[in-house]
Order: sequence, then structure tokens, then C-alpha cells
Amino acid sequence: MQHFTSVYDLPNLEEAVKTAREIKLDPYCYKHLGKNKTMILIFFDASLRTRLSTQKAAMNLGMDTMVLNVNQDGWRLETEMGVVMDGDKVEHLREAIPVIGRYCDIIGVRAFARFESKEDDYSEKILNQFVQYGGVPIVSMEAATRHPLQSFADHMTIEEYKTKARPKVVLSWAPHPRALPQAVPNSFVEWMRQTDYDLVVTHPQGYELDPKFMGDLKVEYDQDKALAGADFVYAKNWSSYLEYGEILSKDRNWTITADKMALTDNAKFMHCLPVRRNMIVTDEVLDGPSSIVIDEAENRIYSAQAVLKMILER
Ligand code: SN0
Repeated sequence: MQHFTSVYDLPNLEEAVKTAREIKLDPYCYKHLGKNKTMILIFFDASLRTRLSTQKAAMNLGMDTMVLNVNQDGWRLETEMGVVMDGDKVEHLREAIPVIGRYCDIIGVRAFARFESKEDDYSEKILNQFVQYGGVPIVSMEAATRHPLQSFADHMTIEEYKTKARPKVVLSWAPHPRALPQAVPNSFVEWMRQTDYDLVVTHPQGYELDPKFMGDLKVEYDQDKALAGADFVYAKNWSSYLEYGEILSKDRNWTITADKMALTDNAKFMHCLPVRRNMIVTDEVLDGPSSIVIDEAENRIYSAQAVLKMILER
């Protein structure tokens, strides 16, 4: 595997999950692979789990890591081509990216949707410049439209917890005070559609995701109906794709409560974190026995490690 920017980069999905689960049992078994190799993690946006779990994954493989928080520690970087750089941006990505590539063997990059232009975000303007100019393998640590490392950990976690061959997995929109990207739900849907799970997506009208990710999957607009008999409830907020970046609802009837969880088949509660308590999910559910968010976060290490292993072995 050369780059990792979506589920489609994996040579074999089942094998990848198997590898991640094997690594979990013996995290240092591939420590020789990363000897004298360096991974640089570039953050245009904040991070807790992705930063720490990806660094941990690289270290478990014997790699060295360096981290750059672009907007805090580095020069402010210009991302637009053809502009006169007479403003506050000091250096262009066009030089910064290949330079970073000369200093390492793998680049991880996080650059969220900026909500300035739907076209820019959905053409993955920043991520694609890294792929084009980096000269080394690129790992997406959440780009404008996808968060594949998260979806990998989500899939691994469902595999660990599922009690039936074909669990019902419900992705439910939930309210949030800010406009968030569609990357996590896009990626989750895209990834889950590669499995044989019974995937149901529920959200208010106007929150339809890009058909590129949804394919022929139909939306269930009635959240209670969607939750009926669910084995996994994956809650997430996102802003509107159609009315790009807009918040169309903050309806707390969509918050995942114990009453909502009672509609399910004793479902496990999942969220990528960070989560807004009592907006997305009540304290009772998040602190209760059905919540597997911490295990899900732990699995970020092993799924990232499986990805880096495949890149190192290419
Ligand atoms: C990001 C998102 O894509 O939704 C990262 C999730 C892994 N989440 C946020 O930016 C949350 C910010 C907030 O204000 O709660």
C-alpha cells in the first residue's frame, strides 16, 4: 500500500482488520519494520486521539516521529495556487510539502474541511497536494471529506463486539452547537458499505450526505424506527452537505438517551470522540455499560499500526 486516504487503498479489508486484531494481541511484534524510519505528523487542525494513537502506532513499529502543528508552531502556509503572497502566509505548500517529504519516510496529515468552498473541500485540495508533492507515502489523519483511520478503528471495534454475523449498525445524526465536517460520517458510511453489516443511516431532512458515499443506501428519517433492534448505535453530528456547512437543526430530540437505547437490541454505543455530553449523548448512556467509546479509541492505535505496517512493507 502506497498511500492511505480511504478504505479503497487497502489491498484487502478483511485481512487489514485481522492484522489490526493480531497487533492488538502483540503490539511490538513488528518493531523491526520501522527501524531508522521517521513519520512526520502535520496538523492543520486540533487532535487528541489521532495525534497520540498514530504516534504510538509508529513507535510500536520502531519508527521515530516528529509532529508539526502548522498554525501554531510553523510558518503560516499558503494553500492556493497562483496567488500573490503579499499577505500573512509566509510559505507555500508547494515548497513545504516536498521539504517535509525529504525529512521522513511517511507523512501523516490532518486538514479538515474549511467550509470556505464546497468544491475545494470535496476535491480534497490540501490532501491531494500532499499526495502529489510529498514524494513519500501519505496517511490521512482526517481530511476534508474522510477520516479513514477512524473508520478502520470503528470497524475493528464492531468486529470485536458483534454477537451476530450481520449486526445492525445505525449511524445517527445528533445535535451539536457548531458546524462540523461530514468527514466522519462520510467515511463511516463508505467503510461500512464494504462490509456485510446491516447499515442504517438516520438524520433530519437536509442532512443528506454526498451520494458518492451513500451509494444506493436509503435514509431512515425516523430515528426511533432506525434504532429499533440495533446492535450498534454510532452517533455523530455533521453540518449540512446540501446547504453546505449550515446548521439546520439543533433538535435535542435527536440526542441519544437511555430511552432511545431501550429501542435497540441492547446496542453498544459508539462515537469517535471528542463528544459533547448531553448534546450528542446523555451522561447516563456515555457512562453506562453499553458505551464502548474508550475501547474504540484504544483501537485507533492498532488500526493505525496495521496501516503503517502495510506501508512499511510495500
Ligand atoms: C471533528 C469532526 O470531524 O467532527 C473531529 C472528530 C474526530 N470534531 C470536532 O471538530 C469537534 C469540535 C467540537 O466543537 O466539538
